[in-house]
This record gives sequence, structure tokens and C-alpha cells, in this order.
Amino acid sequence: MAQKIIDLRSDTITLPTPAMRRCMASAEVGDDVFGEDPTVNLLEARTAEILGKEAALFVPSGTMANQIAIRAHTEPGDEIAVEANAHIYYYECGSPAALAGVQCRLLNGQRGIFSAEDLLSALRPANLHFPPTRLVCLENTHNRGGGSVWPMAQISAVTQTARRHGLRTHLDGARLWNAAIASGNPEKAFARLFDSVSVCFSKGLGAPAGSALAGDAAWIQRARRFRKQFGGGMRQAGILAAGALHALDHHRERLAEDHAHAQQLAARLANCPGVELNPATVETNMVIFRCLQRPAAGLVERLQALGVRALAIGPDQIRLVTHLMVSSRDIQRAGDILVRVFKS
Ligand code: TLP
Repeated sequence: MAQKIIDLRSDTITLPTPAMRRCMASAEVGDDVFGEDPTVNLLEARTAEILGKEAALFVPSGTMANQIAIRAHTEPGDEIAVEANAHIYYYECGSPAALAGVQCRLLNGQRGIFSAEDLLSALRPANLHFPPTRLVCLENTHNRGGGSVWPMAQISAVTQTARRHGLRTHLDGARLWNAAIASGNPEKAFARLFDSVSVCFSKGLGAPAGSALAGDAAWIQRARRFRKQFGGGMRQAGILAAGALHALDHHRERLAEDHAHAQQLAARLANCPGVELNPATVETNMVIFRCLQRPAAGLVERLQALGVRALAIGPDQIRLVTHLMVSSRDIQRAGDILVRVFKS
């Protein structure tokens, strides 16, 4: 019998479980643009409660959540401060420029994490020539940072500095659930430090689609208008919201398993020749490592031929992501295959 392919490209590839599908199939629905989908309303209320915010807005994707947030915090011609490897800047198709008409001022972080001083050094005094910097965005966990978790004190320092200089603050919390489990701090402990937070139900939580944006009620009302403008007003979206509600109730605690699996992979890879990886930097469900001897693209092909899918995220960088569709047994086998490829 053919061996199962172990897909570690992303936690976005997770399929809805049978129990999740049952919730989706029986969801009560209505027209959400009229505010009449009871399941979407429930999901928005529950997300706001988990994040300790006044209100939340269900949107189709994490990208849309972030881009609505940027649009709702700024006006065209403004500037936003964002880390150079942040998803918002690196992977969202130039949307800050295309959709909100803002320019990005880039900060250099370490594994995606920067300091209050880094932010301060990017701020310029008010002057006719300079675009006003209105917003700073953080990402937690940080994707290209290898799933790194921001220390709470550092978030506090950055967001306090931002506030002191009149900047709004947004958190790309696509994987805030992982940060909460890894750090032992509830999601709302992170969220309270920001004006707005985006979260995704379709990554490690395993829902088929959907994200949310949370903030204060008046601002979410403004965001709702931009959701419509961006084409994200959905109708009987309760079918999707039901999957997200199921994920919130059943798939958050289990993220600890994914984190343990990432640790196991990292421990094995770190001993392989040609691999640069410090396993101590693996904090959540991602393992990003540098390949010192062969190009990442060729290694990914070789791994796939042996039954493991990985993602080349640079000429010499590979990313592995653990998630609810990979068991401990799969991790053992994936580790064997990785060792075989790197030791050959
Ligand atoms: N990230 C995807 C790819 O786009 C790279 C992945 O496989 O990790 N914020 C963060 C931090 C993300 O990692 C992602 C997705 C998003 C936002 C966007 O979410 P979607 O894909 O729902 O638009």
C-alpha cells in the first residue's frame, strides 16, 4: 500500500474533521450582510469575548482581516511601521499600497521581533515632507520568524511607545492561539495591548476558511464598511462560522501537541550535517532552518519523493509546520526521512 504523504508545508492545509463538518452542515444561517446570520453573530461575540474586545468582524481570510485593519486605521498617503519579514508586508501582494494607499516603513527585527527603540528610530518629526506614521503592526506568532512568540514585556514597551507618539497598534494574530498555548498567557492578555487584532480560524485551528478582526465597537463598524468595499461581505456565512466555533471549542488546547511535534523534528534536524538550526528557537508549530550545502528547492523535491512535503521559503531556507493532521507516528516517520535526506 502506498505510504501517506506527510504534508508539513503549512497548517493551512488542514481539512475539517467529521465533527466539524457535522456542525457546519447543521448551522443555522441567514444573510450576514443584513446582520442576520445567527452563527456568524455568535462567532463574532465569542471571538470578541476571547480577545477581550468590544466587537469582532468575521472575514474570509487573514489577509483581508489585516488589510481592512490597515485601511480602517489610516488614510491614503499615511505611513505604517511594519517589520521587514511581516506577513502584512512580505506576503500580502502589496495590499497596503494597493488597497489602503499607505507606504510601509520597514523595521528590522530578530526572528520578527523588534524593540521600542527600533520603532522610535523609525519615527520622524511632523514635517511637510514626511508622510504621517499612523500605525504600527506586530505579528505574533511570527511566521517568517519561525513561529516566534513575542515576550509580553516587549509588546508592552513597543505599544506604549507607539501610543505615546500617537500611533495606532494592530496585531496580526493569525497564530495568536499558538502564542497563547506556548506562553501560558491567554489571548486577551496579548490583545489588550493593541487597538485591533486579527486572528485566523483556518491555520492551526483547522477550520476550512475564515478569520476575524477585533477592536472597539465604533472602529469595528468602520471596518465593516471596508469589508464590504473590499468585497468580503458574505451572505449565509454561518456555515463557515460554525466550523470556526467548533475549532475554538475543540482545537485550541491541542496545539500543544503540534508544538511538541515541532520540537521533535527540530531536535533530529539540528544533528544533521548541512542544517543550521537552533532547536531552542522552536517555540510553536514551525521549524525554519537553513540548508548549508544544497539549494532548498532541490531538497524539498527530494523530500517529496520520499513522502514529506516541505516549503522552500528562500534559496537556502526550508519551513516545516506541524498541525492536527500529523500524528506522532507521522512525525517519527517524517523525522526518519529528513535525517535520511540530510545525512545522504
Ligand atoms: N500564511 C500562509 C502563507 O500566506 C505564507 C502560511 O502558510 O503560513 N498572517 C500570518 C502571520 C500568516 O501566516 C498568514 C498566512 C496570514 C496572515 C494570511 O492568512 P490567509 O492565508 O487566510 O489570507
